[in-house]
Amino acid sequence: MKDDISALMADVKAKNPAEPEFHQAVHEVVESLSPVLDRHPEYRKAKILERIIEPERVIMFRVPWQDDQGNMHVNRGFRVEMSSAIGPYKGGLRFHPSVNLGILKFLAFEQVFKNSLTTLPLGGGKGGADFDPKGKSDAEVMRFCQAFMCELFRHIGPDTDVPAGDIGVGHREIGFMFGMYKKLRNEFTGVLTGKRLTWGGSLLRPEATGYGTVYFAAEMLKTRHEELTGKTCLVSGSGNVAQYTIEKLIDLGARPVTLSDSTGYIYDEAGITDEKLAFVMNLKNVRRCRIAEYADKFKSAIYTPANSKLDHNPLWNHKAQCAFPCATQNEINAKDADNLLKNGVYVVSEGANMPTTINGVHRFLDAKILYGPGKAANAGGVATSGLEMSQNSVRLSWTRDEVDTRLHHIMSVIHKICSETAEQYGTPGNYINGANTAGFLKVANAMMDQGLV
Ligand code: NDP
Ligand code: 2IT
Repeated sequence: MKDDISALMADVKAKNPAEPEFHQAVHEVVESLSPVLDRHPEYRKAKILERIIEPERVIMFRVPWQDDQGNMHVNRGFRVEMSSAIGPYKGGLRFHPSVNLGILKFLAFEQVFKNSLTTLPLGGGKGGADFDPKGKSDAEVMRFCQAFMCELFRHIGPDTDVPAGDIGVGHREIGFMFGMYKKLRNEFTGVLTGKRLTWGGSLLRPEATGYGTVYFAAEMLKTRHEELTGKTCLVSGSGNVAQYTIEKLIDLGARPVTLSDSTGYIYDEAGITDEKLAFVMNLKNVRRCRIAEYADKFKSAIYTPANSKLDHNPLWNHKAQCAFPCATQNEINAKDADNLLKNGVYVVSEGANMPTTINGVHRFLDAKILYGPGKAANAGGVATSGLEMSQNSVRLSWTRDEVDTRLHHIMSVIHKICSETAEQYGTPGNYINGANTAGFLKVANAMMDQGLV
């Protein structure tokens, strides 16, 4: 089987050159699947794995727009429609200068397995553009979003493909894109999720990814008869996922002590409180400024600027019990993983997508800590997007309590599926094997049922 994996990976690399993040995501999944393919030779015969790796469709397009000074710009837009085996394509849009086809293919690939785990009928997709919203005026962001949707609208729809937010795409961007979609189609439908409450959004969608990541950590701790109360927690990022991870940690009596952005991180030994979090939300969501300001405002905090010359990220080198990477891919390498373990961390719940390198993941698995991979731990966001779609379909809004109960239930079911599947396939406690295997089985069976399409 090792030979099979090597041959498959060689093929993936040859067919998809210069897409290292996509290779990494595929590698991480196929590493888990040997026992599944051994038990199910029919999947191998039907080339299920080879088909899942190949997107059903990739759309790539020009996005021309004009800045406030009248200068013209051209960005590249994408939508990767990876799998519609169990539902319409579903996944976020990322606006960030690092966006390219390989990054979106990795994200779309992860999304297929994640969405399968949510228990909801959601296929997998991802999209975005190499546009940088930072430093742009609202008018510039609006013109970009409108130009982006002027092409994307022909490829999406509430029963076809339902995008949402991701890095650089929040309420503001979803609003501008929704407005243009509605104008072009002359239809008010739930074509995007992450909408504002008054025009079709769901209560708790903004909070869902962060809350879900914390619920997943709590479920993992429960297996050791422990809880989050009193635990010191390292959190990276300071955007949507990080903010609500911190909110829920505070709510449950834990002590979050770090936050970061691409320019550096803060360590606040006194702990981040509700009042400090409110400052961060205003800083990041309204004023759109840098995290360094936190340390100017709160004297208990130390700010450390990012240093790309280091072989590790010092944020992960503080005493703690739990870590919640909530910024971006590959933010924890093997050295960072060693530092976390050395500092006493034994719970890692990934709010971001693929934040840990393959070697870092192996460190966590070898140490047998409670390691919740992103495709399971951060699935609360897309699950609540699924709940937003349900509410749009029945033209009703559920209460906050109702959505939170469903979110909580979904996260505990995902935890149960991952842990039971890991056990059934001979690797108890290995949530990554459990998530990959359970996510794969549902999609693979649907593909078998639906024939060669
Ligand atoms: P936001 O844009 O709201 O925040 C992103 C945060 O991460 C910012 O603090 C940003 O800093 C930091 N960041 C982004 N890129 C880098 C980088 N290359 N290096 C260092 N820091 C970086 O995005 P979200 O919070 O929505 O997303 C965070 C992660 O969570 C992503 O991996 C995303 O895919 C994942 N995710 C998001 C979901 C959602 O519902 N939003 C659902 C599931 C997963 P700066 O502002 O300086 O760029
Ligand atoms: O990575 C993710 O799961 C998201 N960015 C959320 C996707 C969604 O459709 O809500």
